[in-house]
Amino acid sequence: MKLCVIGLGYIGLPTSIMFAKHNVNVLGVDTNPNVINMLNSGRIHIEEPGLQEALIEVLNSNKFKAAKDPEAADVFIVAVPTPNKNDKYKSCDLSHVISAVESIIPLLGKGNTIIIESTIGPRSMEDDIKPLLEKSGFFIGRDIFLVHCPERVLPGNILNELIENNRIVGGITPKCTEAGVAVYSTFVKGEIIETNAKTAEMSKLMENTFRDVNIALANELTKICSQLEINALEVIAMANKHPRVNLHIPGPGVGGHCLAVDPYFIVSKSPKSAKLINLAREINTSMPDFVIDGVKRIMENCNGKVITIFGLTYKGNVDDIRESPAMEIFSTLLEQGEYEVRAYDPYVKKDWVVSNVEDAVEDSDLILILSDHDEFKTFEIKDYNKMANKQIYDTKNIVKDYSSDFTYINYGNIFKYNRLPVKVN
Ligand code: SAJ
Repeated sequence: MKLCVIGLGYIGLPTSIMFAKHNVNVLGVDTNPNVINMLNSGRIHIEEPGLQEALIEVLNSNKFKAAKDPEAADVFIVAVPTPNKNDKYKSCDLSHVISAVESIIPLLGKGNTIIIESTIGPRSMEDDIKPLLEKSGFFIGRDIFLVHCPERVLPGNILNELIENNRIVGGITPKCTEAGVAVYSTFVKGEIIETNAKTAEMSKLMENTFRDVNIALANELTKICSQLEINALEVIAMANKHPRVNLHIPGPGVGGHCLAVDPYFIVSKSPKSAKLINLAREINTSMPDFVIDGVKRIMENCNGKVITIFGLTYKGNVDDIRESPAMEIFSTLLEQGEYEVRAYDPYVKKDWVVSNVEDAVEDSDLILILSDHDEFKTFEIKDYNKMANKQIYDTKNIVKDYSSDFTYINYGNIFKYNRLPVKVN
């Protein structure tokens, strides 16, 4: 089998390498010449455990190569970005998917399978991609096979999850589904679930929407408890003792390229019905303001001037700052100019991020934790003795160990700062 993968990013590259490891001849295509050069010379351009070694392996076995233009193949996989459009409901921008499909149309032959892995709005396969191919004279389900197979892997564990996770394969026709199943059977050990394209699209979107809506509920609870002076974290722990309750974890907002993006694809297709989904997005995007409001009350209480942010990434133990609420909080505090704001994140290598923890906290009045990196769980006393005020506001509730001279604030006790101007402590 010859496979051509369009898009060599977080999903396309590991997918290409995984097929190549399983004896498939893979041509990986990307518009970025730097990516192509790096990969062909044996260096990966994204961070992912095990991927570097796997690239060397498939280059040595001549099963993988990267190029600018696609070539004829038996199977084409499209794994290009689908950002939100800048319109009223932030609908799905299909332009990269459409140009990827257009680029392979001249290469298509009878019996070819085209798989879209990019996350797309519901009905995009039927309403947008299928007509594009039909216009070029192909009869879908007979001449060529068109499938949506959404990816479901978690960054940091992609190579393992590609093999072990269940896989949804949704064809335009049953024959298309059959063709898709044959492709993924190459290496998938999880269950391969057969369905149609629109069900596959919607189930992928609902997986992330489920999490977004549940996180919104936890975030809303936090706001309510803060107003009513109740410990929100204790409420969550208590309620979760019920065998059928699983309240999620509140935080500074929801980031990343999935949960903060995908729900809008549903809302924009059905804005009148998707009320709860839309509201959940609103609640989650309001969390940076809630955090900033708390920070201001803490700083007022101690007449503080310097804030040190711990963690800029959208979640813990990754280097990804896409759609990160931490970045939003950082830039808003900077713009407002009321305080000196420093950022410390061992995963983010930028010149505006302080690389040394002691420098980051020197003369600081507050450590504001916004990402749950393992490094932040314990506080070594020696690193912090130059702080002006030893205070931590932990929006992720992750700090487990700190010395007794610290004032520790989280979503369970932030309400104590509601009653200003009376000073807390
Ligand atoms: N978060 C909370 N509270 C929680 C859980 C998460 O505030 O209880 C926040 C995180 O801090 C982060 C955001 O939500 O800002 C998203 O993090 P995540 O770990 O839930 O998800 P992603 O975006 O890294 O990956 C998700 C995964 N989907 C699900 O778990 C349903 C992954 O399996 C998908 O492959 C990925 O989206 C995707 O590509 O769609």
